[in-house]
Amino acid sequence: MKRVSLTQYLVEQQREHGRIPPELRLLIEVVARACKHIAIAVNKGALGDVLGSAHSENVQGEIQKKLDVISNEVLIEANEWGGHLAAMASEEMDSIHVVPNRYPQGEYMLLFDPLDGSSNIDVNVSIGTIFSVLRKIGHARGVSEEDFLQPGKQQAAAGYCVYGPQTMLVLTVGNGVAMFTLDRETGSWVLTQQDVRIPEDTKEFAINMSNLRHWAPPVKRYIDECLAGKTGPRGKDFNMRWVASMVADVHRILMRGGVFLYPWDQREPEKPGKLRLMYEANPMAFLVEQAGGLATNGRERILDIVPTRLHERVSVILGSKNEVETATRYHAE
Ligand code: P6P
Repeated sequence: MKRVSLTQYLVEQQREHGRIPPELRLLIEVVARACKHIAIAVNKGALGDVLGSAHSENVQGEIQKKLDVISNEVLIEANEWGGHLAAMASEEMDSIHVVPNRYPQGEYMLLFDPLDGSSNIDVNVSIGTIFSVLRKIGHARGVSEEDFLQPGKQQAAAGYCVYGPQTMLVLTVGNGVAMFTLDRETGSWVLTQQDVRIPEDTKEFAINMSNLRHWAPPVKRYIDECLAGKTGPRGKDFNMRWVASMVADVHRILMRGGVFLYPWDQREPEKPGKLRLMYEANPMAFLVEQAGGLATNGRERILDIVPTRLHERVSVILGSKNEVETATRYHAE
């Protein structure tokens, strides 16, 4: 197959579909380049001074790993001078990072979880960078946190980079999902799959089973039926996967189907879920829907949720259409 680079793919998308104005193309290429730098740091492991704790806490109250901080800095430094962004938001920063006055401001806003799956960094299990792109509404100069509080259906683009056996960039601009594999010899992102489709049915579910006793009844019912297998109400046996890196679990689902659940549980009843809406659930929901899957919080489409806070959390059920519909229906019954 003729090798198509990320740049060529983006230029052709703009030429054929007019979906990627030059500033958005620049943004995506800058993020892709930043992910290459993060991949290099991640792959150093113990040979670089990148493992272990940074001995600091983030807004989530989580101890930051050195690579969390490094990845966040790489994305900030790569994106603030280009003139394509008004501001950025990150899981690792309490408030938004407005592009400094010494640089021109653009119309886009970039949100990211710079390194998701941090509990896996030190044990060499796949981790990833998740990003979401919103447009600033209105052209008044200046940008505030309120400008970010848009429902996920308004995303201009979304994607992730998974640092696994291959380093892959997975992207949507609203015209399907494309996947690029990093060619380390040339340092370029090569198109290796496009028009990704998630099978509507699956026999594979992903959930952290250790929380079983804390789940609400609809989740217990759905998982019990999967576990009952061929002789149970579902009439088929299920398999289970749980990487504890959302990027890795979602990548598997985009590649071969499956259903991923991180539901509300009674451990912290005041929190709607563990995962963050703006820079984890929304970008993943956009990708999954663009690939023919579904993503709900058990009650409504994740992309319809109107955010009230930058770091708000949400329950997530996403993946193969028919399974997400079943699990969501159980919440309504
Ligand atoms: P648990 C990683 O910390 C993360 O945010 C997601 O990537 C992942 O799906 C989830 O949390 C894992 O959570 O409770 O199973 O460790």
